[in-house]
Amino acid sequence: MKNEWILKSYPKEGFFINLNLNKLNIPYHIASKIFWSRDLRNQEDIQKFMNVNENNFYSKFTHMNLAIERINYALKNNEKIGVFGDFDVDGLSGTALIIRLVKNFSGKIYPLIPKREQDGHGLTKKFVDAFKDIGVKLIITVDTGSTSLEEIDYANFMGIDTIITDHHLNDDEQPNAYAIINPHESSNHKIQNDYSGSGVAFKLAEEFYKFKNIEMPDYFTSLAALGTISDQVSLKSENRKIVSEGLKALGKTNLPGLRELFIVSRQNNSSVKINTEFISYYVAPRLNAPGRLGDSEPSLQLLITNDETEAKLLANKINFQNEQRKNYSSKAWDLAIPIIEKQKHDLILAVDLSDFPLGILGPIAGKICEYTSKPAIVYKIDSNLIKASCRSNENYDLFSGLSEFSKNFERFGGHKRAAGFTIKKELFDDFIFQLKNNAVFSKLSSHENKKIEIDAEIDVEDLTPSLWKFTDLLEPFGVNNPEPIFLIKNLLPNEISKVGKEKNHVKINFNRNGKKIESIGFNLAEKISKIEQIDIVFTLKTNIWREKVNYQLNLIDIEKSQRNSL
Ligand SMILES: [Mn+2]
Repeated sequence: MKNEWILKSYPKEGFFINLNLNKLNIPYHIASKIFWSRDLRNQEDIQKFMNVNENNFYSKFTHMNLAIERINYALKNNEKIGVFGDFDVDGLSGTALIIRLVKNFSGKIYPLIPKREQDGHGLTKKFVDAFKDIGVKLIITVDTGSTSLEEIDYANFMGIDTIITDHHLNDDEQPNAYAIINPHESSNHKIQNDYSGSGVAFKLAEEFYKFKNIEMPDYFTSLAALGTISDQVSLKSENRKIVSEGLKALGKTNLPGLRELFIVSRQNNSSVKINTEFISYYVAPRLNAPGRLGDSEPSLQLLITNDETEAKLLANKINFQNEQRKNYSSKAWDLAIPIIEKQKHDLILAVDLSDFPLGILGPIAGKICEYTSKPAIVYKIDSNLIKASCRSNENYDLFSGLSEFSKNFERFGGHKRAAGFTIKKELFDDFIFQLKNNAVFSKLSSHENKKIEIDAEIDVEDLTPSLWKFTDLLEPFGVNNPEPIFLIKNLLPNEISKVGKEKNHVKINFNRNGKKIESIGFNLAEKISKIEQIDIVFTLKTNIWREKVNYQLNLIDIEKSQRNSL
């Protein structure tokens, strides 16, 4: 299938700012387009973006002082503190951050993390009781808690105070907690940054260290960066700073757990750079694997251990569980394909994968959605209930589609592109039938071409080392700050070779002023068969191997040129 190439909007005519790019040696037209497409449209914004580490962002949470004083009181009076986090990377990183904070000030800390399949998300009375049994006097929630109104009333009733640190929305009534640290809480409307859960926990730690007048160790930023990257929040504003500083700290981390996890995640390639891509595709899936299979405990332990031997054991265990997770996923995928095939005329797909761990279903739904361009519901039957994980494309608002049935659900939550629900088995068939029917009447169209948004069309002559250096300055990449994508038209390769076990990748070399430029296209081998003029869409890769820098193009798409004359 042909992808649709879309050039992002270009700066308006007359747009000119002094980019002071002389040092960088970057053509003005390229830099201005890249900044423009990131909504950076004046000198000040660009300056702030480029020198993010020097910025101070507005981040005053209204309940921060309350929270700090309550924690300080607990520490002074030797109270036991409980921490309750979510089981994904964001929740675990934030929980580890709070554990390390309390331990660093010689406090007693007791973590509890729910299990996905048994407990689901969020604080329940069962956990409040467990904290009560331990003798906990203060609960700090991480990446959760904003909707736990009843549970927090229950904790109050049991004589336990709660500090909520969270980034989930709750437009309705607020819980009766001792303090709520949440950027979406209405009194915090001046806060512009889209914190992750671990980012919010980080702000609490940061303020606590300020209050104590002690310098905060580097690894707090590392942990906040892990969660901020994994939760895919916007990497603008203060998140850009957290991730930029956190990645630097991660690169030289002295936390044994993270060091060992990086070793196994690098898979023998010691030159792998620690950046957002490495964290998103290699580190986060591993940290998530134990939780997906049932119990995230090894991952939390890895983040809080200071013992080298334990760290090594845990990293290997997590890596092994990640292999198991992959194994389940490929079996689940094989099973899903014929089911998808049977429903090829439907606009929404529903796939039963009852024999798999609940944590596998979400990623499989995502894969089905990507493969078919249709919203997918993947579910499992659990005695008289059906538990489902769903993913959608950009055309269908899954959350509102499902919301019409909210009275039928036992549990329900999510957003436009991802959601989950639990429903009684006897209601399921009817519900799916109606949901699929509704889709027919909505504007839901399927099989749209994949869209690739391009930052700038450039010439081969523009491919100078300066361009690579410039794009490196735009890191860290992520949501709202994607890697710049370039287009070059009418390019004549001088060498093509198909590589990989199945010869599905392609290496294309061409010349720039007599110098060889290398490019690699993963899974693009079928897009080119002979030397002819092509248009390419790509990002820039800087590989460092044995201290030698190698600049390469990472091809995203290839098409035969329209104009084929030389
Ligand atoms: Mn989160």
